[in-house]
Amino acid sequence: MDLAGNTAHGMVPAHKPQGLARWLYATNHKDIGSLYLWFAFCMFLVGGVLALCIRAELFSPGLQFFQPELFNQLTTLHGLIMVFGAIMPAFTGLANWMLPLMIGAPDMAFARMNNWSFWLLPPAMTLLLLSFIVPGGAAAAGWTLYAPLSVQLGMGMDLTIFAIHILGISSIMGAINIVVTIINLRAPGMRMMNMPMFAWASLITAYLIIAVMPVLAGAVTMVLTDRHFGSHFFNAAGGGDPILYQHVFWFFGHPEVYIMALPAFGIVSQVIPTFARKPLFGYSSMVYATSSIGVLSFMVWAHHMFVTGMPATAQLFFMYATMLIAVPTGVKVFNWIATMWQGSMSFETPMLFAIGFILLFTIGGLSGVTLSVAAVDVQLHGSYYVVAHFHYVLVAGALFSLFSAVYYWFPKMTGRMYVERLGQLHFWWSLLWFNVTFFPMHFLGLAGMPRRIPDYALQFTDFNRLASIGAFMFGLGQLIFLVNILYSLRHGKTAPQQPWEGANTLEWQIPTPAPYHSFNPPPQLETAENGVVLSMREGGQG
Ligand code: HEM
Ligand SMILES: [Cu+2]
Repeated sequence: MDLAGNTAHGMVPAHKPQGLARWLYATNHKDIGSLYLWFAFCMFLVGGVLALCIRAELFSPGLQFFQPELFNQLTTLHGLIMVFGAIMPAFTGLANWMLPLMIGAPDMAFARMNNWSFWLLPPAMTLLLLSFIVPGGAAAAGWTLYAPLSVQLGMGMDLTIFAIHILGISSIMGAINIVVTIINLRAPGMRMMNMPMFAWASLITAYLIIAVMPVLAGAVTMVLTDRHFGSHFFNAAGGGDPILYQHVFWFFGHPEVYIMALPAFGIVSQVIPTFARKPLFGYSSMVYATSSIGVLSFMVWAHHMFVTGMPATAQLFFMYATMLIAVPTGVKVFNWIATMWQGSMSFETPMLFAIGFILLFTIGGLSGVTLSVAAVDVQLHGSYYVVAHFHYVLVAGALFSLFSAVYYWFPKMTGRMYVERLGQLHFWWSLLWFNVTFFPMHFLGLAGMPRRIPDYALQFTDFNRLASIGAFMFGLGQLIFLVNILYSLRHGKTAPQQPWEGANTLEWQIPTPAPYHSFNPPPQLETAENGVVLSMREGGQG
């Protein structure tokens, strides 16, 4: 069975481009996936350094290192870089690497467009970082770029707007590629309702991206025309309304948080069954839950705006709609736990990160439900409670799931095993210091400490010190990951085709490391739910 090699079928060029050209002109989904993942990791380090600057300043009350203007630039760029430079590209990179392998496609549908989706990212991020050195500095309006502040800032804001335009184009192209690949390029026998949950999650996420990135582009373009071309969308003096900006931004912004959460759900839904050695519990309910989260995510945006003077009926609507999302999310958490129930579990690093994800994401979900209560949000809005909440869903959610995925698929990608002991250390270290960093922020918020502030009242000192120590230790721990990856790439043990006993999806049916070209022509499959492969023959009708 030559499902991988396939060079006999003259259609696929056997040669593998070398050197710089391989990366610059990359059209191979695995190469592009690697580019995305490395890029995202670099941005994670850059965003992380900015976070550590923030935490260094907040180690003590008073101003130590940064003037307030610069401090605000640091929080803004930290947020923008983590969201658009680290988390989103990392998920796109994984989708690029794994989707074709999981559904039996020879590559992504639009290989050349794929090249562009990636190569737009470095210039966009360069613009964003360059904004630190232009007159007036980087954007300092928070990652939400609220008007009227964003209308007034210096030219750093223009660079930010341009960067967001480019990032938006990149994400939309990447998303179109994912949708078309999944709809059109599944190998025969890979039915939609048998697809791996990671494919479902990527598909729904891609629809969200296509729907809302243009909305963000619209919001920042209105800011741009207000700044330079005499419009007054958000300027009250000219008849505009700053609240309009918030509506448009959050119509993008809330689905955006699911863009960073749904792929995580998909990853965990692959990892948990593998290490519990049981099929995913409630597969179809997982598909419907993910879809309904996708739909509901468009109907809750004004829960970010409870204090803007909405009518009580609107507050009630957005409050109940938000709470409704807890239902499908609860279904998912229930299914993951039911999958583990009576499974014969083992706790390799990917499984640890997946379980850590479930635990901590649930904590973030619960603080989210408390924030959805309008009367509570009036108190907690703009406080450190919110910072605690969204880091539980973003760091322990998105980031932990990404670590889980990288450890899980590392053998398939590279042909080598990572060092298990270092992986375990990375997990426990991250788990501990993550909580030391972010749990005290709940208390700070409840006690009234506002976010995006370089200085604070004396009574907040202790918890801030704890959070700062935690953050530096957490940051240090990520070097364990880097060392593990760099070491294992060269010196890791050779990985077998099937490093995980319980893994039974399509990507584990081909050689390790995954050959440069695979599934051309596509195999004829017989599948079960969640992408489980029952049988595979060569030469299905693509
Ligand atoms: C892992 C270590 C991290 C640490 C120590 C950290 C720390 C911080 C701190 C101290 C703030 C400023 C809070 C404020 O003053 O309002 C902040 C804001 C933020 N962080 Fe993180 N963060 C980390 C990772 C991440 C990740 C992975 C994301 C992923 C998306 C993220 C997203 C954000 C966002 C969106 C903001 C809001 C920025 C704004 O106020 O405009 N952070 N973070
Ligand atoms: Cu929201």
